[in-house]
Amino acid sequence: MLRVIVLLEVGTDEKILAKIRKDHEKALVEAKDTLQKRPDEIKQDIQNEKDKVLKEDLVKGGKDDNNLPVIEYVQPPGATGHEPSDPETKERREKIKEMMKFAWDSYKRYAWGSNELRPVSKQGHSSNLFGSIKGATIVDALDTLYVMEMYEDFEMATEWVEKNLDFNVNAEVSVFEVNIRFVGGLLSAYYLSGKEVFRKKAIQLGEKLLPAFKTPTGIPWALLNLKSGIGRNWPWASGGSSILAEYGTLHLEFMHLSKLSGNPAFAEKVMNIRKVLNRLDKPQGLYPNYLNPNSGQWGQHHVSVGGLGDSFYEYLLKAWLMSDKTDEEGKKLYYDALQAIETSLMRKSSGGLTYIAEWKGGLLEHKMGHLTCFAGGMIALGADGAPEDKTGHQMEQAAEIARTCHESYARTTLKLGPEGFRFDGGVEAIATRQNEKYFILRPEVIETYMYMWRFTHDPKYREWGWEAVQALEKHCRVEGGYSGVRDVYASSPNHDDVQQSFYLAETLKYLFLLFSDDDHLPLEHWVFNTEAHPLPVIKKEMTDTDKHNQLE
Ligand code: DMJ
Repeated sequence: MLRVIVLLEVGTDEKILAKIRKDHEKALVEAKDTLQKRPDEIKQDIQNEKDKVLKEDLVKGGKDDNNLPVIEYVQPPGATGHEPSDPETKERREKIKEMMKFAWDSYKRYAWGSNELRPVSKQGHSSNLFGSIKGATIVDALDTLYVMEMYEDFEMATEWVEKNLDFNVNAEVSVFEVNIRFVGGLLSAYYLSGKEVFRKKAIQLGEKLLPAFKTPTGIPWALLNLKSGIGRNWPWASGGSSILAEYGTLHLEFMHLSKLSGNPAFAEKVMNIRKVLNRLDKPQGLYPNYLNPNSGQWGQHHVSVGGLGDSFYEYLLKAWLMSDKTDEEGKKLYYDALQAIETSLMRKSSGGLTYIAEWKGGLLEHKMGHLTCFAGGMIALGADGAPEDKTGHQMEQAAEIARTCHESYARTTLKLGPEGFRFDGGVEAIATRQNEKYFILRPEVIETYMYMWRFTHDPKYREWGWEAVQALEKHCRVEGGYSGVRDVYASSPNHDDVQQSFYLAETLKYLFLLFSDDDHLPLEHWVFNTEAHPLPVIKKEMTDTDKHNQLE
């Protein structure tokens, strides 16, 4: 009996060996084929294979009433939070929720359905960035309402979206603004709540934006008429160029649109933007703010990590993080760009403040924008993956930028940060021009405090955030909501009468998270788009080898 078993085993072994040999030969032939291909052809093959799998998976699940693939919704981890145990933190977090309630109730009361609120004159405000699309504040605030557990208001906002949010308008919109606020807001609302209406509306709007990519290079127009599909660029942009921070800030949302719709077109459009950029020479490794979509050539050689450039860099890093660290190209592009920024733009003032200057045709302008202050958070977020043992160095850089931006607040009368501040003419971190002294409820400095808190737990970041809360309450809160101020160095505030939608989407959300535990929207599972809308990390499919290794 024993002998028979042994013989059987030998037989089985031979069969297995034969199979291994056959597989091996097949793999060799495939490898030979692959080696004969150019790297871009190999990449394309991989992409085609991925698209095929995505489509097959979605088709298997069938289509729903909206002709969208049926998707089984699973809420990503950390969508909801809990109260912090420390009483002071809990109280401060509650206070921020009260601020959100006040901002939201004021909008509801005086401007419901308009894009934004005018809190002094107590009426609606319409920015032409959104054409005649309405409800920017509602869509931008949806996820903040959810995150703060203001569920009744979330329901009310959902109902408005269902009944009133309409993209069939004959109007020109900013592709970037509509993408980051509306597409981003709808996607987040979907991922947090699982409500299909948000997925449907996000995809509808994404489809409306696709004609913007009809240019000779595929670099999209800045402005698009949603009805005619005709695009153009801002008349003020150098030589008819598209703007780096605009065409470079579509990636995260468009990858999710492809995932949720089964339509690879969205992902293809944004991957093509990378291809165009990869072909171009970069002056000192830097990316100019202007690129002509017809010729595919740079416009003026102006470089900025603030306005016109900022979120392009942010999206390189976040594309890699959101891909569960599989997008190696995004990773390389980010760390290379950061190195060029460090070499050519990052400077230290004589008073010891690190800042990121702007670059105009080879000359440095020693000025930093409020917008640039997001970079502290970005650098901290990327530090962990930094190559060549640079993690510690990048964390230091991030902390120094956070300190500089805090100084820009601390050196004003109202303790709110100016739009731009300089490091020349004998000043440091101070605005010297009248048109740089305003504060419009922007989030970037608080965003950096939030990331720094998450990565260091140094209590000073919560203290700095709390200073900002007090200044907002004292100088920006008016009877009908929150307003920006025209001059942060004036002895009393002169209000600009706009409650920006990003105040609810970003400033208040980042403040709330600064005083929440780290397991609320944990950074290993969520990536914030540039308007602070959380999008889940797209987890990589485990291969058989991964599964095997995990078991081992
Ligand atoms: C927001 O719309 C976004 O954060 C964008 O990336 C830059 N500007 C505003 C907030 O300041």
